[in-house]
Amino acid sequence: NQNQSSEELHVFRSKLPDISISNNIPLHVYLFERLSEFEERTCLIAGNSGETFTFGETHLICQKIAAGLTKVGIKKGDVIMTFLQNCSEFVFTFLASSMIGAVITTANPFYTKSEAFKQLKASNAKLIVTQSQYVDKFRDPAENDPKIGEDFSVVTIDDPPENCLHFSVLSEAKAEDMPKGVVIHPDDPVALPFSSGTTGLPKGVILTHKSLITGVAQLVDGDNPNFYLKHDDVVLCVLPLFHIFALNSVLLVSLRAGASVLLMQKFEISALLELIQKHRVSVAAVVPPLVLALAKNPMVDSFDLSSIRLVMSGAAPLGKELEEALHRRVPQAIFGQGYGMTEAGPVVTMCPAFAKQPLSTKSGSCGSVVRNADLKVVDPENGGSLDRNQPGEICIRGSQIMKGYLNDDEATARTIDVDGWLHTGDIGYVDDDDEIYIVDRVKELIKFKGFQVPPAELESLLISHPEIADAAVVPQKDGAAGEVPVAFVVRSAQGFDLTEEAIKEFIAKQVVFYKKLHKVYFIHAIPKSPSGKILRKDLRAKLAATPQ
Ligand code: 4UV
Repeated sequence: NQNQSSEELHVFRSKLPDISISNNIPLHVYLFERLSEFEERTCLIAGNSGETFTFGETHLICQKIAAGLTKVGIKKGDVIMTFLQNCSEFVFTFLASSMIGAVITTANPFYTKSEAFKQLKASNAKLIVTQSQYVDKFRDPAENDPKIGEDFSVVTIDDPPENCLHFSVLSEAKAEDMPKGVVIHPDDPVALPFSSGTTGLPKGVILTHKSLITGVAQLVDGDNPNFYLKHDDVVLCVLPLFHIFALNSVLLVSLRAGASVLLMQKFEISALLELIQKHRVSVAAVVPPLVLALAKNPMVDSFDLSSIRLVMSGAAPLGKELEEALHRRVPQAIFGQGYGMTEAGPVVTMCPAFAKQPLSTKSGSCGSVVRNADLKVVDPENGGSLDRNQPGEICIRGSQIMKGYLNDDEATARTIDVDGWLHTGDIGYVDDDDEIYIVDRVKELIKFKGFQVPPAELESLLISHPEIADAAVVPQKDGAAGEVPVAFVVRSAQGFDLTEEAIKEFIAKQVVFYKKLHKVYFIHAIPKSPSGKILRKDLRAKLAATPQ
């Protein structure tokens, strides 16, 4: 706001000084900048097979795959979809794609066919890298849907089914055949994760080479890194790499810092505990439901977790009691939170107790704003910036934030204002010690165990049902998942005998497990503003007043 005097604009900065960031080079060049130093060190450990790759091997495999991608016709600017659980092939594909200036869109392999096709179409991916068990989700397209072999190719990391190629087609290419002379600009896209942001359906989030380098550097670069990783650290990667948290704050930061990444395909408590003990995991990135499992499960006591020196939780609020319960089981570790958002590139705030020269932090805080960035808290009523201890919408500004949403200028303009501030849709405040607390969310988004559940997506499915006249989906608090989606439904005239069970089943068939409806409340009309916007606050209040 031009009229706001500088006295009135409250901008918060990191407690750590700014650093110089080399964000004018391609992401893979930045990540492998110290390759000669790290060459022999372990880069990746595949948890299930025990196979390991050094940094040197990883780099060479990526170069071969870069040549292989070119051989199968992928060019600069093309989009490749990873439809994979955590595995080394995910890492190789991501980095190889960066090497040829292509873009990775990461999708959840548990997506249903319709969810998978939506992202495939929206991203216009030319190649999908997946596992054979998921290929059927991309078969039998509808009339206007893209087709395997005609519009896109499929590569599987295991035995390829009909019409698909094996990953060796990529990995057995010759590194010398890597395309020469691909010019990558700092503002070129490198990753395209999907997020619903503050409102509406999932959208492609354009993250450029510059944004991801900045996001990584803000955590691990400089003399006193905010998130200090040592060369002998083993960083646990059990959170899915298709989500920005693990992608940025587990994988990319470890590559840059020369630490090892232990890849786990999925969360399973006994396997997890065994791997932590066996590989002496020292850094664990977790989400609150994982903290819950570790805090409560009696098996934990039979394993040696003494190697863990740092536990970072993010993606959803972490309760104080829960944090303390786990801390009692791993008393030697430093606990703290990171707060991020896909669009924010991704970290907004990080616990400064993770720094090389650690600063103390309070339990419940999400740390302070990352370096080389501005944070402000705005009054949702009038947009003015607020001083300390006053809750408002958190806004962040810096080179790390997304370039914008793919093919959606309107949603981009709604999220990033003319002064470059990204509006997070989260309500929080900054205390007297520059620590940030997230207290509420003004955006529609529901978070089930840290996974995104966009209400608009479920609402559009609900109203496609012939016996539903109108619907709204809101979050309901839940002990295990944090939040679960519940629906308010207005039955149509012919839908008088439509049951809650039938509606739940109708949705469950079409969505991944965490988007399933947990409850349906029948209602006569959905409360709306004069402009037709669902009054979600009223529905949330109604829920809070309804006995469960
Ligand atoms: O877009 P998204 O799914 O993105 C994330 C990203 C989280 C992080 C956390 C730490 C990191 O180091 C990192 O790289 C990425 O979750 O969802 C964004 C929304 O999730 C909520 C908040 O509503 C965001 O707008 N959220 C994320 N982290 C926290 C959180 C947190 N620590 N506490 C409360 N809510």
